[in-house]
Amino acid sequence: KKRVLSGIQPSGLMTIGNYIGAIRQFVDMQHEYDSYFMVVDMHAITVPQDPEKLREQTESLAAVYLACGIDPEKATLFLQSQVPAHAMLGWMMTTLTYMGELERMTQFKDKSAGKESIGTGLFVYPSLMAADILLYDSDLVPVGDDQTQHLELTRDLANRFNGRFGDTFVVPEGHYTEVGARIMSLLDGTKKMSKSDPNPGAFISLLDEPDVIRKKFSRATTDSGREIVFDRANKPEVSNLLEIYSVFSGKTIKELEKQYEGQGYGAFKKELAEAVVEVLEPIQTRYRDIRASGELQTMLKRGAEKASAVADATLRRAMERMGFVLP
Ligand code: AQP
Repeated sequence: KKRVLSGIQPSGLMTIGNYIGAIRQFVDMQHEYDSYFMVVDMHAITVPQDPEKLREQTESLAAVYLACGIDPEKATLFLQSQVPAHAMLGWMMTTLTYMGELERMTQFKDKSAGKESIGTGLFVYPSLMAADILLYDSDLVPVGDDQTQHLELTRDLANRFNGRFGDTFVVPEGHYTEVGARIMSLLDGTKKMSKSDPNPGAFISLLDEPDVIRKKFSRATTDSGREIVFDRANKPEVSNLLEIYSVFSGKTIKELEKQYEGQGYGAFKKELAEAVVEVLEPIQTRYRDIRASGELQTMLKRGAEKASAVADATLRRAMERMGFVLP
């Protein structure tokens, strides 16, 4: 069986961007692949986090994974920080990464822009991400297309390590969705939807109440036209809403264009909101049940044990190749 690995940061509540670009694929892939999914809490601390909030968001994200359909009997779900091999291999990968490679990363440029003090963790984040992936000999990494550059670096580092120290790591491939690999902010069609956006109107969280979802869509930016057609260059906002609608309704974009021919934005946005609410309501009910069950901690501990067994073996192999004296 091929192996799949991916992660999401607990840097806020999961958005429909993360759902469409990432978790929706995880849920499908767990049936076919040996799957490892994690909450990457060590990545979240590359920007300042309040400890209590981080803890809550980490548990909440793990519960959201389950509520969306990740089955702990099928996939291994765990917290990155509970598998210390990530930190060790992360450091080893950092020593193989060139400054120039990290300086080119657009995510670093975006997240550091205009900030006075920038932690070095934000800069070396892609080296840790490479370690996350390589530890599991992952064949496929399902991600949104904002991660293309990081994944390319992971492949370069795997090849670099293999070239220098002998065949050690599997060189992974990215796995992207056809529709919705990059969902944009509801308020700015040129900006990616992000869970850490300071304006909550820019994103729909998976845990937003139905009325909040309706309000956010009704306030979403559109354009001064009235045609509901997919045209990313000239109508980025409407195109983004069409992508979201397509994923949540199961209809193709063509079908939706036809359905809304000659209609204005008002009805379109209203019905889009209902399609999203319909999918998210049952997820929210399951989420509340999981949080109330008190079983999350035990399940995550079991996940970390399973993940450690794989990660520790890879780490040992890599340490040995690199010249460490093993106990
Ligand atoms: N807008 C998006 N559209 C499609 N996919 C997306 N992803 C993120 N945003 C979108 C995918 O979700 C996965 C988890 O992302 P992450 O939490 O590791 O970090 P991120 O890419 O930086 O996501 P956010 O929501 O923007 O988080 P913050 O605000 O903390 O930076 C990844 O597979 C990502 O591609």
